[in-house]
Amino acid sequence: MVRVVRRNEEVEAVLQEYADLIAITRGDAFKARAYEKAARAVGGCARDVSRLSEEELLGIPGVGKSIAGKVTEYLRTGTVGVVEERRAMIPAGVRELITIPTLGPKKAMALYEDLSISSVDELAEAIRRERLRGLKGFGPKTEENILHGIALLRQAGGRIDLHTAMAVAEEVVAELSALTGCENCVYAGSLRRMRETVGDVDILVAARASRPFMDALTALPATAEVIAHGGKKTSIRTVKGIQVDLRVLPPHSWGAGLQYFTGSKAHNIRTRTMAVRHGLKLSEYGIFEVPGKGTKGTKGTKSAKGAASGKAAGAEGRPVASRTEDEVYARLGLPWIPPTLREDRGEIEAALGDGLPELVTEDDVRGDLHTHTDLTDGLAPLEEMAEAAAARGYAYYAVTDHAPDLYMEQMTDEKALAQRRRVRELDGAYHGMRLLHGTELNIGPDGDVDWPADFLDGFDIRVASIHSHFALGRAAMTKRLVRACENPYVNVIGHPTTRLIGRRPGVDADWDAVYAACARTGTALEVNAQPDRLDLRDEDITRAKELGAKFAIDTDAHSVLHLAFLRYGVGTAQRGWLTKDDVINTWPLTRLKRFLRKGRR
Ligand code: DGT
Ligand code: CA
Ligand code: CA
Ligand code: ZN
Repeated sequence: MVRVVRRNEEVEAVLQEYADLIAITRGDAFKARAYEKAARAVGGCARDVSRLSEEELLGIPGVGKSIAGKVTEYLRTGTVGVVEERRAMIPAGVRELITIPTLGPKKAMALYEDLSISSVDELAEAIRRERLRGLKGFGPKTEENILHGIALLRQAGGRIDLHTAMAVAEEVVAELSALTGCENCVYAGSLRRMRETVGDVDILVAARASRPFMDALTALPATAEVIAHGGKKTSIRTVKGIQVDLRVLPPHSWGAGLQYFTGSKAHNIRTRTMAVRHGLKLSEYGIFEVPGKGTKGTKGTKSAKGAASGKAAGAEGRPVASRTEDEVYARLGLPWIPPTLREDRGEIEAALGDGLPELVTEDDVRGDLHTHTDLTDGLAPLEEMAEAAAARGYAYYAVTDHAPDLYMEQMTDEKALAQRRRVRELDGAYHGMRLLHGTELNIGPDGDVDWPADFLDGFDIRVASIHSHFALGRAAMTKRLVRACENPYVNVIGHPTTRLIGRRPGVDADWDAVYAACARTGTALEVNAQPDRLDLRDEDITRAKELGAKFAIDTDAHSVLHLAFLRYGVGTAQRGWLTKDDVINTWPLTRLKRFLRKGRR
């Protein structure tokens, strides 16, 4: 499944790039649109495109002979001739400009051609000096948008989303695991901790000899540049600009290395300090006894400093613990701590005191409660989505297409009712999975939702989300969300803050008041698993849980492949310290249904 996702996504990316390139170079707009459509369709195709026959390729919506030819060319050679040609026509500076989220390809090209602007810094400077003022198509509003985009870009700081990082990591792990002498291979760092964005990908290998692994990394087809190539650490940059660090550890210090390179830095400072208090030294090679120090009573900053700066780093004799992470934590008097908790946000105290939470896992999730079909903006028909959901082993599954107030989706009462009949027919037809008929309502500026009560009553579940009016003031936004919670039919607040990571900040509200309203009214908060949303985010989840709210971890899937995004939602929920009991879609259907009634009869 993971591989299918990757091949299709690669093709999607190359078709999308071609569409962008056509637009930048002022090519045929219809053609650009056609490629964009085809890209989306391939990305959402449930079957591995690299295994499709020519005829089957042509069966994908929007894929004609010419596009199919390019797909085949890419799958065979790894590149597409015409894409390479167009790429060469575009200066690198323009490509940098279009990384600004609010700047389209055409405007980027105009800035380059008319003002010779070829970097983000130059653009910021040009706006400051009002050089854009005379340019056709660039009003003050555009300037404001561009500045906002630049700010977002700088905030993101070149960090990549979880899904992009995961794809690279899994590819590298698969390649290196296949080499002889590989005793272990995993990804560590922020990716293992499931942080919402990732700076670089850290890969660890346990093996006696490091060379073959270092060489293999530099020789991967995805490797575009070798940043450093050594026996202890090798770093490369992929064709997509993602940095990968590889470290090869001796098998006997695997646990210590894994602990060290998983981080976070803040967590590791805590574990190192604990080691010092025990008269020990913790490094990436293991836990060592510090000569001349007892194993007890070495408290105090002086001895702590002395031990931490011990000279013989990594070479102080035999470690007392190093083989597994379990062993390392145990030697510090701690239980093994799940990577998603390792941020120094109280996990050490919990481990020493009341105990760590028993975190919700992907296996605990019994169904997805926010998904779309091609009745609105999803790519796949109901039948395909349901079949794929059942293949994931779900006990239940909710279809929640958009409601009428999102005009572009053109939902009507008739369409919703027809879909409901179909849902009822198919209920139980896929390995006994129960199908729920739901909808994703729009929370209007006053907190009202699309349909009247009697129509809402006909659904099994209603997600309600903000899709417009993002800039209400704090007080009005709070009232709006609280009112939605108080609606007896609203069960889940979808993507509550509406942020898009690196592109759009979340809306402003008194979130404590919203969480309290959720708790009071029996309305769940969504943990939206789309990698560019992850909304609510980790620390907000913790706060909402403190105030008594419940959660639904949902993919908001718009295609079959999106169902697999659940892992990112679960990772985020874990980072928010959620247990199974906090998450309504881990519950048996009878308990879930009681929750969904919100005390209604
Ligand atoms: P990222 O890459 O910015 O998303 O965050 P991380 O946490 O993956 O950080 P990274 O890649 O710099 O380093 C990986 C882990 O190595 C980090 O979480 C903790 C560990 N580490 C421990 N001590 C140090 C240190 O002194 N320097 C660095 N760079 N890493 C350290
Ligand atoms: Ca990293
Ligand atoms: Ca790193
Ligand atoms: Zn939505």
